Amino acid sequence: MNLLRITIVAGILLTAFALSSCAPQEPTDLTEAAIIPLPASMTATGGTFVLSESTEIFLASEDQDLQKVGAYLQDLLAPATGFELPVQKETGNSGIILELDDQLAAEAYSLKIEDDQILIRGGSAAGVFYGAQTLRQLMPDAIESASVQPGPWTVATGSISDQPAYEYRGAMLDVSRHFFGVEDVKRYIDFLAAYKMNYFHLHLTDDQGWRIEIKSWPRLTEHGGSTEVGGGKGGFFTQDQYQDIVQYAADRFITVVPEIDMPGHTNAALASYPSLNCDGKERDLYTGIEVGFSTLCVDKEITYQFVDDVMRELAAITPGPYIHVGGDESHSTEKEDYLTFINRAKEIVESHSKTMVGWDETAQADLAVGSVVQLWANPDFATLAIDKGARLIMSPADRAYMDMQYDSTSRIGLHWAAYIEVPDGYKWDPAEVIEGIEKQHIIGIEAPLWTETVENMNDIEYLVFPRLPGYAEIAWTAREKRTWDEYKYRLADHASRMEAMDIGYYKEPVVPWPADSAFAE
Ligand code: TNX
Repeated sequence: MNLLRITIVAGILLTAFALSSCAPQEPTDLTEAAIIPLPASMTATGGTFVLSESTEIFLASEDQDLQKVGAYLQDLLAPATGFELPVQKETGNSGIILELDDQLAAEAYSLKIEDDQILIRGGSAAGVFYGAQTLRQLMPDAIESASVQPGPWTVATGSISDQPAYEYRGAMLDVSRHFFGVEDVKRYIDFLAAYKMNYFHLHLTDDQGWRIEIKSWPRLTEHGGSTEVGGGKGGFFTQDQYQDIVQYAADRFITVVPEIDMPGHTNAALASYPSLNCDGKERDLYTGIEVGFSTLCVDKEITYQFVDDVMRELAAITPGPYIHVGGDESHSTEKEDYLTFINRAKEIVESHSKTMVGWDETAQADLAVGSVVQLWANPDFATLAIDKGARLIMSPADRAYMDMQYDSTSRIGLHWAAYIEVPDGYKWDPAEVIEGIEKQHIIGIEAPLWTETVENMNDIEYLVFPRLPGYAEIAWTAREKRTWDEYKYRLADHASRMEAMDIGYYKEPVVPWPADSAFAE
């Protein structure tokens, strides 16, 4: 061979190598993508869309909320791709097009992916946002990375149409037992958003700490927020910080449900204002984990002045429809007093134009038709609630409590309700928990994270992942489409996605994780 021929052969080989390394590494069969929650229907057309530096995002309407989705998608895709992806306020015929479609239900979306175009249509901007979350999971796992990755950024072509089974898809964070700051809370909200959850319940007060500034009762946070379980320094949100959280959630189509737990679980308030105690004596701050020992003084008028002030200030900074008044485990409140209190609390919440939510014990009070009761422990209270015309959020503690240990060796967590391995957390349905309670009585499900044993973000990630995606799927995907035996492979496929998100998840033994998933505990 002469030199020229060697050069040509080498050139051809190099070109072939370069082409093959650019070729899509992800499957081009869209129906093989591991999407959680599982969409209602998916069809593949076998081609590939490649996101590139020159891809643009087009907004096919002037809707304000659609602009939010455009900005969100731009921010979401930028860190890993390094692409700017300009958002154009006009429609286009290539790139990513976001469109509203009034033929679709509000939260429904459709996704049509062709070689040169991705069209996301939603019944509302929220629907488009959910379509964007599905698109995110159709992209290579590296899209979750915080630093620029090589790509290629391929998406299998085909179409998806999808909509949620339940209107309330939530998770809770207890910031009272241990305090978590704004940045941690935002990361938690991002977890919810990634799985199409739309309610974030923030448990703001309990015996161990009062975490929301109330301007007319400043000692609640100054004193009542100054510690936490174990005696750490505690903390609280100013009203500005709370509003920042609410806005961050709203930008992800998530509604914040704030909870002020009453009349029990109130030691932090009773320690801050002696007048709230029947004996007028200030209580000590509490840093243990017992429950059921505290109560507001139901006979004193100042108690209702207090509740009214708190609810007025909270309602003013809470755009969502709900305020949660707790009402659980009031073991130190006489039954009659409890009913008197909840009935008045309900009136106060309504006077500030909000709908009351309460834990299942509140079903014993005079509920208004359309109020909301959150089942956690007692099925009889859930039945009572629907008899009174209320609707239910299902959070059965032995299935949905993310603070429960996986098994007896879990490094943190409680186990009073159950050990909840990942399959136990997944294999249930809200409409099958209680005899006689059906889908029409239920607005959705919520997975709470109580934080008696949870001290930092690592602890949160360990208990929340990988259970949270399963709760999201229970709330979103139709009952008949869900089986653990199929879900477990999709969940396993999310290992490298969670790793790219830097989530320290629990490596549940019965999930068929890929051999190289190294990140888990
Ligand atoms: C019960 S659930 C509680 C909480 C605890 C939780 C711990 C509920 C309404 N009350 O106060 O933090 O158990 O799992």
